[in-house]
Amino acid sequence: MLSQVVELIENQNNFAITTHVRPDGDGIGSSLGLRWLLTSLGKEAEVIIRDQIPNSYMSLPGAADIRRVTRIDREYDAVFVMECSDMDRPGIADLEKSLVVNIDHHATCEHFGTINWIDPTASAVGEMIYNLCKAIGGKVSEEIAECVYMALVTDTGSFHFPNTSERTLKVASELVKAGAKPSDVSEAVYNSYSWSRIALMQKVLATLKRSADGRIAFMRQTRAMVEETGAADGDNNGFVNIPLTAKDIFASFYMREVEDNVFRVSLRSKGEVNVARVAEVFDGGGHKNAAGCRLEGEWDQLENELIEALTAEIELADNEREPVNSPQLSLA
Ligand SMILES: [Mn+2]
Repeated sequence: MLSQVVELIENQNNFAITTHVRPDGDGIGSSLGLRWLLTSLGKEAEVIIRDQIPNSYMSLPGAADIRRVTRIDREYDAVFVMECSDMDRPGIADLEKSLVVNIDHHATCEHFGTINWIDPTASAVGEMIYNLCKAIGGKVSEEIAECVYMALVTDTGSFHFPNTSERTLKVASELVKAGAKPSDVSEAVYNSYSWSRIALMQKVLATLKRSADGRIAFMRQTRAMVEETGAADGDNNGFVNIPLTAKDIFASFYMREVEDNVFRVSLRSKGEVNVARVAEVFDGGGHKNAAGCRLEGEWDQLENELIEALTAEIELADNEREPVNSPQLSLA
């Protein structure tokens, strides 16, 4: 919990901070924000991450100092693990030999740390770093503000997603007061893509189809598309969400060919349509509106199976809503 984190920081001096593989805005922003907080308190701290930092986040203060590692190769008093569901998510060997502080905002997070601070009410881990800064009596510097604001913007989809609370906006307001520049962050996140991403998007969107009832959209990414466009890992981030911007689409899935007849599948939905249950049927997992799984088989066959499972979930969501206006219910 928070008080244990505060006590640890006060009593120790030398820290590492890490986050998950394929790091995102919350993982990177909250890690860098914490590093700026720790160094402002006179502590030694470095951010270590296994994978490359996407271009969008390289403009954050301190991003250039992030060290890429595959194992813990120095002595630390403690290692902060940000936004990870389990000890394997950072992809860093020997992590378990350190004193691990697990900081996350997903309720499903395993309590794998020596200290575990999990706050499912926080919109982003970045919001928790702001709270930590306040709890420890630190100043929200311009650097902390920029990094934490990035975490908030990316994890709330620019304050669009249901995790955007009154508190999120209050924290965002404080961060802007402390020097975060919303337009700079938006420019970095939304207008700084590589051309290979746009080229891949063109090919992927050309495969876009809808189910017969018009409520499910789906797309394919072949290995040839990746080769032809020179797309990098992460260039397809968010593609699965594009069809959901159409009013009558309630679920969307995106199949990426990883080997012959082997696919990584991302599933997304709106409102009460539960794609986590669909992913679980295929040994995957995730949240109600965002989940994933790995499938083996033929494109057409697998698409049909997914459409069937998603249609069942959409109908279930329809039925759950119906009783509200049902005359039978009002008579009862
Ligand atoms: Mn997050």
